[in-house]
Amino acid sequence: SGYVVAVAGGTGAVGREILNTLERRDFPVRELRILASARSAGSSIEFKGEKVVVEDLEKAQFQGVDFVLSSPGGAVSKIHSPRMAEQGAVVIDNTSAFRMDPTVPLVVPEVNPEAALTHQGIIANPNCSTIQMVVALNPLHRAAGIKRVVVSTYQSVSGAGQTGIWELWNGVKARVAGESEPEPSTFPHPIAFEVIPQIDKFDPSGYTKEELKMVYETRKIMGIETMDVSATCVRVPVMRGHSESITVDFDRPLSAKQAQEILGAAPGVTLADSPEESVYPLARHAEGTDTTWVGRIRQDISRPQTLHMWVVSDNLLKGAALNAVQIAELLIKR
Ligand code: 11C
Repeated sequence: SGYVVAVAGGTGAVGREILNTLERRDFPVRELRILASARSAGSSIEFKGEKVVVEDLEKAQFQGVDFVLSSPGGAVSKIHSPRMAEQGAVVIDNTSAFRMDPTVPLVVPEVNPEAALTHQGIIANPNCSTIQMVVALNPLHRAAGIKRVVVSTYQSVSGAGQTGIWELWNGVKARVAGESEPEPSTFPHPIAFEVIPQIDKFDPSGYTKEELKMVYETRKIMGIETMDVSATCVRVPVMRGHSESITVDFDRPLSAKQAQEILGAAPGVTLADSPEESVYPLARHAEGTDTTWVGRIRQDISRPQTLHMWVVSDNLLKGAALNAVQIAELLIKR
């Protein structure tokens, strides 16, 4: 018994976390396939103590596959996700390729699980910075109605994949050794000991694509086309875990204490909010955990219907692999 599961982009930073998450959560896998670029084909990766030989994604066929958990990059997904779905697999696509397609549900299981059931073969997994934000926003929206959200992110280098991790590591090593820094290739500037207010390319509006993802994906997941969202997305020299400073204007009054109670009981959220003891969410605590951490909840000093909070999650887990596996879990439960 169990399902035939394929992991596309299985050798990347997210792909490896998908494999770990399937194993850790004991997802009922009858047969596992791992797909990647021709370059990685033929190598092998261990899953549940057995070696699985990596197949060439471009040549692979998907008849008989129940789920493809896919994160090979947007350009590859654009071509191959529809092909996988046509061959009968349900594709949970981690890239930005289909997120805004009106026929493709965009799902965070704590927020809009029912949307997953309307799929026509492809379900999109949102951007990491969006996922952790909506996990924290949705319970507050139910309580007091959200009018406007302003967010600034502090995103770790692993959001850019394995090459982002290496670029920070090599930059730090060079600086500490007093050597000249290697030329950046993943980020627009050297990331060691730096904060870069650019993630992805700029749009003519002056926002980056990453910032616009936070606007449009949030509206689609929460089902509120009129919600005002504005984002500034920043890369920071942290290996793993995205942090966000979020300001929320509400339709109705909501105290900081009420927000703490609501978030303390919300699915997928862990409250870490004892500032007097220096307890608040940190990337180092979020790393390797499945939860979205929330703290620093406080009322705006000049606006009674506005709250501020600090939200941190592991971008490779809830921001990517875990959310994708949770979507598959939701489908097999129904
Ligand atoms: C980052 N959020 O941290 C990006 C990576 O749309 O799936 C994820 C890009 C995406 O760099």
